[in-house]
Amino acid sequence: THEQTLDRDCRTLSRHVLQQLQSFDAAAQDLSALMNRIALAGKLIARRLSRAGLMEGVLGFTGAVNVQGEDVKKMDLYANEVFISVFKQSGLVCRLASEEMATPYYIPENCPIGRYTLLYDPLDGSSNVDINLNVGSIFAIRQQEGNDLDGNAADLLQNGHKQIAAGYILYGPSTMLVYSIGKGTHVFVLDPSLGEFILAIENLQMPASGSIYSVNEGNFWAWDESIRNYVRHVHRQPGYSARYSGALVGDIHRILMQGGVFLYPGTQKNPEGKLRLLYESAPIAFLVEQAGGKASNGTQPLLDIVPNHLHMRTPLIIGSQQNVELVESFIQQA
Ligand code: AHM
Ligand code: MG
Repeated sequence: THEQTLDRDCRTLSRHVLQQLQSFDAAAQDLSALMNRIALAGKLIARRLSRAGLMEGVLGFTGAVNVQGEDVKKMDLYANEVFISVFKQSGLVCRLASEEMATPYYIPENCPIGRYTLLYDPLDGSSNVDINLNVGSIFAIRQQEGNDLDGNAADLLQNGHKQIAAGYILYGPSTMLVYSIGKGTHVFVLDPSLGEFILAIENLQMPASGSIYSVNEGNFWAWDESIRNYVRHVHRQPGYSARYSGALVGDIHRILMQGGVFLYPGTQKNPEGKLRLLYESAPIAFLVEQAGGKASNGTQPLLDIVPNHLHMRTPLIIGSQQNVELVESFIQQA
C-alpha cells in the first residue's frame, strides 16, 4: 500500500539514530547530525564517482605521495576534502584524522564546541577507481579528550571500544551506508531519486561461519608459515570460495552478508601488515562485532589494541566467528 511505501521511504538515517538512542537530548542530536553530515559526504563522493570517466581531473594520480608513502590519487584528495568541507561550521567535529593527512586537521571554529573527532579513510581501495570497480569510505567517531591544537593527538591513542560510532559507505552498483553506534549494525541504501539513505536491513546478523575466504594470495611467499598453513588447509577442503576485490569495504560487505573471513596478515618483512588500525581496521571490527562476528590481529581482539601512533598498522583477521577462530588456531599453534 501507499502507506507502507511511504513509511519505508521515511526510515532515514538521522531518524534511525534518534530512534536507537530513544532520546532527543543533546548527545543524541549531535550523533544524528554527525551521521547526517557523513551521509552528505557519501553522496558527494558517490556523485563524483558516478561520472568519473567523463570528467576532467577525476581519474589518475596527483603526483604527490602521502604520509604512508603511497601515491595519491585525485579521488583520494577530493574525498579527503569532502569530509573536511561537510564538517566546516557544523559545530560538531573539531578534529579530523585520515589516511591522507600526516597530522590531524583542526576546524578552529568548531573547537571547543565540537567535542568529536572523525577518523576516516576517505577512499578505501582507491586502486579500483580507475577501473570502475567498488570502493568505499570508512569512518569512526570518537569523543575528543585532548585540547591540543599542536597536531599531537595523544588522546586518540586508545582502544577501539572508545568508538562512539563507526561504519562505511560502499560505492557499488548502489551506494550503501552501514553503521553502528554500539546498538547493532544497520544497512542503508542511497535512493538517488530522494537523495536520502533509507533503511534496508536493521540489526544485521552475520552467519557464524561461511565459505568465503578473502586474502591476497600473491603474498603467499612473504607470509609467516602459520598463515601459509591455514591457506593450505583451505585449499585441501571442499566448500571454500576465494573472493578478493582489492577494496576492503567491498570484501567485508560480502562477508557481513554471506559469512566467511577476510585476512590481511603481516609478512615476515612487514609484521604489521598493511591496514591501519584507527581508521580502517577498528571501525570495521566494531561493525562486524555488532553483527555477531569477530575481529582479531591473530592473538588479541582487535578492539582491545591500543595504537602507539595515529597511523599504526595491524594484521587483520575478521569475519564470521568460527572462521576467525580457525585462523587464530593456526597462528597460535605456531
Ligand atoms: P588504500 O586505503 O590505500 O586503498 O589501501 C587499503 C586497501 C584495502 O581496501 C584492501 O583490502 C587492501 O588495501 C588491498 O591491498 P593489496 O593490494 O596489498 O592486496
Ligand atoms: Mg584504506
